[in-house]
Amino acid sequence: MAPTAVVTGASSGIGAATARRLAAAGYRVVLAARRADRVEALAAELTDRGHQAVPQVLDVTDRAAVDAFAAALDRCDVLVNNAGGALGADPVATADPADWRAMFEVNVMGTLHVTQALLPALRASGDGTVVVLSSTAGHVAYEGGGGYVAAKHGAHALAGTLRLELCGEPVRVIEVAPGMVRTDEFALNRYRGDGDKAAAVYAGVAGPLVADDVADAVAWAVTRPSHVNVDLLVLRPRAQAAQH
Ligand code: NJP
Repeated sequence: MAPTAVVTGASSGIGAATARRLAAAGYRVVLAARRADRVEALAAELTDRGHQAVPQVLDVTDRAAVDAFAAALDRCDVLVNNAGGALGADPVATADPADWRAMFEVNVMGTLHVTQALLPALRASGDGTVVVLSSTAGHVAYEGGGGYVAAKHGAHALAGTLRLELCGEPVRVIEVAPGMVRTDEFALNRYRGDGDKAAAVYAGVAGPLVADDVADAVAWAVTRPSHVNVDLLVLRPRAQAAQH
């Protein structure tokens, strides 16, 4: 059986692009997300091109569903924890705690659920890789970033702690932290479907990254020889100033 890569949030944007890259690199890809039609269509596209792809309806915030998925999976060599997103852009003073909770649920708890559930399979592979899609928002603060900044700092912390804990084991941990990526759905979800506000986000930075830029970075890091751990890749559009 071909080495298997599970990609969460594979129904759009960076996740779909990463699944395409990993399939082209020879992995059997398991395409996990909540929207069945999207993962089925991508699986059909990849299969038509001669790759191995399996659609998987999965809500990463549902621990029981994640455990059932892991129990049924025959092999996992690479896990790309990509499912995530932002909700709202209100200042901390007035943000809705429900939005913060939802962002923690998917970006932090979802990553924890899937990583814990698949760790036995990743160890059994003898050469496992966990990727955590964090963000530059996981490394700096910005106004209106609020719950997203906090949640992505959580994902960054999860990746760093896990890397230390797995040191000496056959599972490496890679964090990929992009700046602004033009994936459309990300900004639309953040602004609850308000297309004008979503468009304004992208207009604010000339030449944002595109999903393939991030997918290329993930695929490069994952395909390094097994003695190499790429701890952290930070990618940002040239027009987006680096903050330290
Ligand atoms: O966004 P989008 P991106 N269970 O909205 C899935 C980070 N990032 O590709 O479930 C399972 O196209 C959702 O699928 P569905 C960002 O934080 C982005 O830009 O079918 N899956 C969809 O496939 C995120 O971690 C930017 O709705 C769930 C996917 O997540 C990653 O990159 C910048 C789910 C979201 O795809 C991909 O985002 C940055 C759940 N409960 C970091 N909830 C950026 N775009 O600017 C959502 O620094 N999904």
